[in-house]
Amino acid sequence: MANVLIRPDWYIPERLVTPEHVYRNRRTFLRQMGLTGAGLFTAAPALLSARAAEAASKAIASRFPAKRNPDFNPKLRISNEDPATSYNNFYEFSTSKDRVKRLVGNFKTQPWPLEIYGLCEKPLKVDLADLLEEFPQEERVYRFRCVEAWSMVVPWTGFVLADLLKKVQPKSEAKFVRFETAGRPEEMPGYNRLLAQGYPLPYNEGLRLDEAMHPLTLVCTGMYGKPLPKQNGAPVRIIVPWKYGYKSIKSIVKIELVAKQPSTLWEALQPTEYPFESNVEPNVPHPRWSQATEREVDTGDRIPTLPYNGYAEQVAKLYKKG
Ligand SMILES: Nc1nc2c(c(=O)[nH]1)N[C@H]1C(S)=C(S)[C@@H](COP(=O)(O)O)O[C@H]1N2
Ligand SMILES: [Mo]
Repeated sequence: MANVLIRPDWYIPERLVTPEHVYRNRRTFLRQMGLTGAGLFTAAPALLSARAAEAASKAIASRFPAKRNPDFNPKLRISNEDPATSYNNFYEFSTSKDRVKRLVGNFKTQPWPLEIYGLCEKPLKVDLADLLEEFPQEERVYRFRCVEAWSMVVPWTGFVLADLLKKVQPKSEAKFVRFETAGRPEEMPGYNRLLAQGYPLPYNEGLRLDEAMHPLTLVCTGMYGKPLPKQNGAPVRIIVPWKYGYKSIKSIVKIELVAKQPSTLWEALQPTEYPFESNVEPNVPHPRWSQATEREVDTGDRIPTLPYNGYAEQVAKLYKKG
């Protein structure tokens, strides 16, 4: 690759090696790379790319730790960090929970372009590092319940999804939100096997707009006071604490406002077992097992499952019939 010329108001080298949208919002990177105002700059694109990644990680790391918001479950015992970050469902890497953490090494989570689009007035393409300049983060302790009947209590870091959605100004026709995970077979060792098995990848999920706008629903970038580990959905995922874990989609690159209930990965595969709504309901058994109790990931103890995973007071009103 030949040397590359940058004019102060326009820069080109990253565009040669990475998709254009990654760099559309270039403010933070140029500043952090010390490139603002540079008349002439020459370097190998790969090096620039590595530098941009480093700058983005630094920008994100500088947002940690965030202050804990004491309004959320202050009395719960937090699960030990090691099991919470080593026992993972992230099928694009592996379907065995113990292996995911060892397989995420090649997953490039910086920089991270995020697109919020669809039925809204002000669609947005932004890098996560820039987004965090605008949305201050906080820490919240939430219960997390997988449909497979294991659970944990995690201090997540993030901000309220409603704030981001308000910024793009949903149109009145927007009734649902669809989320999509990055689809990168080259970086995700389990990807092609899933595709061959008929999984409708990239992994995707959805919420009703009122669920997405609920103040418990988070855009999450960290846990245990640090940026998310890759196996837990770095650099950004959604957390919906009153629904089964698969609704809390990892490593998202797209948020789309839509009019109709979107198809979602698990519902498409097994609609009777993993319906779109998927609230935690201890009295409604999974077709193949009871949902009345759950096993804590760190202690192995069995504890009762709570309606709406303990968030009935906040969310039951969303589901009142009639
Ligand atoms: N992209 C993607 N997101 C995903 C999954 C996945 O396989 N791929 N698994 C889901 C399931 S089933 C659960 S229980 C949680 C697990 O999150 P954790 O590994 O941080 O505990 O992530 C959810 N989000
Ligand atoms: Mo899950």
